[in-house]
Formats: sequence, C-alpha cells, structure tokens
Amino acid sequence: MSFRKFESDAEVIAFARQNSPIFSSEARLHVDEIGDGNINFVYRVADGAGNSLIIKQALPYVRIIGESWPLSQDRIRIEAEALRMAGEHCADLVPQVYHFDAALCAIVMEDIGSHDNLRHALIARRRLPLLAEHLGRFLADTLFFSSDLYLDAHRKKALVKSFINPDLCKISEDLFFVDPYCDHERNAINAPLRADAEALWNDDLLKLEVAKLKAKFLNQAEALLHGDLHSGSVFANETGTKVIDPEFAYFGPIGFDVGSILGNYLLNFAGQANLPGDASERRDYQQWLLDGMATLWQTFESRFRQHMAEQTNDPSLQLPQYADWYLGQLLADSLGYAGTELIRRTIGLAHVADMESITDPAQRAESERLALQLGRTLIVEREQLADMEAVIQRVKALAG
Ligand code: SR1
Ligand code: MG
Repeated sequence: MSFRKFESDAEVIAFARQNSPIFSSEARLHVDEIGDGNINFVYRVADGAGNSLIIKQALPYVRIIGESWPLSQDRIRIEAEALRMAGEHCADLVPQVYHFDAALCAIVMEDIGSHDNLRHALIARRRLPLLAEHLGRFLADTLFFSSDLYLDAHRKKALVKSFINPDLCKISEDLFFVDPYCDHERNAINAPLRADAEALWNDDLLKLEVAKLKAKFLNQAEALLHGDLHSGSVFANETGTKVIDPEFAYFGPIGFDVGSILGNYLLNFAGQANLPGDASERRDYQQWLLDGMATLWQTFESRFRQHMAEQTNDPSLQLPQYADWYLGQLLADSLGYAGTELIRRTIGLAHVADMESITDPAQRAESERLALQLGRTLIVEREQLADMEAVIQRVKALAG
C-alpha cells in the first residue's frame, strides 16, 4: 500500500476498525479532526458509548504552512518508536500505541481525552497536584534508560542510528538557535518589543552562549530526547499526566528536554503578569509555578541519581563524585535550554498562547520583556546558578 492522505471520514473509520479491537462491528463510529498542533493531522474516532481512539497521520509537509515546507514522514515512525520506548519505563505517562502503519504514515493510539492540554490548563491557572512529580519522573526514566549510563554500547549506537531525525532537528536548530538572534523573516515580533529584540541581536555575550548550546544540540548524543517537550505536548488532569507528540525525538543533550519544559513553566509565569484575572490570584499562581519547577527538578535529580547509583553497569561511570559533577552539568544545560525556549517563543516563529492571549500589545510586551530577560539570564548565568533554589530567587528578583 502506498501513502495517501485520509480523504474522508469513512476512510479514517475503516482504518480505525481494522487496527484496533476496541469497537464492536455494529457500532456506529464518528470522526472529528482535532489537531491543533502545527505539523500533523489528528483524528478522534469514537462510538458514542465511551470507546474512542486517536489516529495521527503525518503528511509530507508542515500542516500549518502547506506543501512549500516539505517534511520527512519518517517522523511518524520515530514518534511511534519513541512512544513505545517511553512506555517501557513509564507506561502511565504516555498514550499506548495500538498500531503503527508505515505505508499510511499513521499511528493508532489510546485516546487521552480525559486529560487536558497543559498549556490551556496553565493559562486557566489550574493547580495539578501531581504534574511536576510526573514530569520529573518521565524525564529521569526516559532519559536515563536511553543513555550510555544504562545501555550496552552496541544497543545505544544502534538506537542513535535509528533515531536520526534530520528534518525535525533542522527545524529546532533554526527556530531555537538562529532566527531569534537575527532579523529573520520567520520571526514574529510584537511592535512594542522591537527595540528589545534589536538589543538582543547585538548582544554578543548572549550569542556566544547560545552558540555553545547549539553545538551541544548538534553533537551531544546523550540520550533519546522527546525533542519538543513544551506544555502543548503534555496533557494532564488532577490525577494523571500524559506526554505526547515525540516526533522531534533524537539523541541529544538531556538538558534540552528538561529545559524545554522548565522554559514553558516560565513562559506561563511571565504571561501571568498580564493575563486577565485577579492580580493576587495570578501572583499566587506564579508561586505555584515556581514550586512546581522546584519539585520537577528535585524529582528528576533524585531519581536520576538513584538510577546512576543502582543501574549504571559501566565501572568507569560509577563514581559518586561523577554523579555530582554530571547532575551539576545537567542543571546548567537545562537552564540554558530553558532560556532558549523562552526567547524563541517570544520573538521567533512559534509563539505560545500564554502570551498571545494577552490582547493589549503593550501589556503583552511587558510579559514578553520579562520572558526575554529570564531567558537571557538563564543562558548567560547558567553555570553560576548553583541549584534550583538559586534559580527561583533569581526569577523572583527579575519579576520584581
Ligand atoms: C513549524 S513547527 C514550529 C514548532 O512547532 C513544534 O511543535 C515545535 O515546537 C516547532 O518548533
Ligand atoms: Mg507537536
């Protein structure tokens, strides 16, 4: 069978029936196209009796741009394999993959509809009591168990090869590390923020540090990353968390994943300064976000350290002092990449609703200015910020 885009509901329904056992043969099924992401087509198929699943299809181009931005469909194989690998270590934190169809470039997977998009939940100032702990565990387990700290040397290199993902990496290489640091045509800059963006383009110290982070992104095959761990790639409710969409997965620096999600906590923190609603409620929620960052890092750090102590077989990597040094490096990397996420979401191509929902451009610029300042600080001071408590104090000082 060769590739073709699903052209009708009937085709999507037939594919769902063929590739999952969850519907009875008499059930009347209906389809909704639910994708609100930038890149793919996503459908929910349901029977009206409480059974449903998700079908995601990757076309040979970027959905929001069209055929002028071609994109390898190998990304959907990568996503299916990354979900399956994550499921081996934290099955409760990812959707189950029922079927992957290489010819149709489609995944059939569990519907996580009882969870809400984390970005929308954060904008609505929902408190999700288990979120930070779940994210810390997801990061520690997926990243440790795909690194040389755990894997046999041959298995690790075979995996690196199988997750070579050049098209999707190139998007991140450009959108994170190139466009925001020059007057690039892909950038989108709120008019009152123009002077701040121009100052950043002339900031050679910042650009030097971003170059170092980019070099690591290009060269450091440390672990299998999710590769796009922003708050739109997380669904959550009061009791559960699901991480979706690892189509950008590749072997890269661990700090990129940890930093991406920390950066999204801080994007919401900056947005809350000017989002609608009661000021004291918004300030309290900013504190909840900072507490969440502390819990996330503490969960990640202690679990990763425990894995290193108990599950690292290579004797050359077993020294406790090495674990101390290594986790210090991971914190610095994570802060740096959090900074690049803050900056690229503020003046680059792909903005976030945490800021865009602030309708007044001048007010939005205030939040965006804070995001740029936080981003710059995390990047240039990443080696000096000794622990997450120091980071939080620095964030509070900048927020005023
Ligand atoms: C053209 S893709 C823009 C952004 O959307 C994805 O989710 C990634 O974050 C990417 O950078
Ligand atoms: Mg995505």
